[in-house]
Amino acid sequence: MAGQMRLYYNPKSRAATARWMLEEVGARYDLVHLDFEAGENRKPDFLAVNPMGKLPTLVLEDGTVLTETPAIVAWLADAFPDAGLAPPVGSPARGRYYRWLMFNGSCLEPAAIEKLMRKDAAPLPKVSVGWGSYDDVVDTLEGALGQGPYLLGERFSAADLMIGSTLAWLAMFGAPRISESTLIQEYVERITDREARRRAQED
Ligand SMILES: N[C@@H](CCC(=O)N[C@@H](CS)C(=O)NCC(=O)O)C(=O)O
Repeated sequence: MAGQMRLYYNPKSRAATARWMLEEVGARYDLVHLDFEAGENRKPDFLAVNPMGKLPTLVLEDGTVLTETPAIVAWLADAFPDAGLAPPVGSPARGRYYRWLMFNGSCLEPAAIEKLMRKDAAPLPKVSVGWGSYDDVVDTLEGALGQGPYLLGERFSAADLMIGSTLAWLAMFGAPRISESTLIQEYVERITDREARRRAQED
């Protein structure tokens, strides 16, 4: 059983996803709020924990430092198997689960950043970038969600928490297609309407 953890946190960051996952699995954790405006995440004491200066950063009871939201989400799903948020290791469903967890950081996030922050630039060459193109990413997600109700079928998993969380943020920022797609919006509503997520939003 994992012991007390420490989550370096800011509610307006990806750390909200890590906190939601901590609530889903019933982990014991303390929150350390870091104020971005005050530059607290760039101070030496935090950089000694995570040299990237990024949130979320989760410190386990034995001092192990975990960063990268999908890694934190995946580790928690395995450390708390009773929560039932990850398919059995070695099963085909586990492979699909990894697919969507990795898709978040290697395709969905960079495609969306390019789309939202490089509006006037020509798209990066599809053949070279791992996400191909923004439209390919959205088409692929819509294809998977069309079979729903969850990415793996009938059962909510940590992959939904990860992808759904990112989609919710992107919709909030008005990401083209994502904020307009009924299929994606219904999915986001379905997965965010959970007790654990509500608890994770309390301060
Ligand atoms: N690859 C990281 C990205 C983490 C990240 O960029 N976090 C942002 C907040 S959402 C951050 O800490 N920004 C503060 C900064 O860079 O100063 C992950 O998936 O967790």
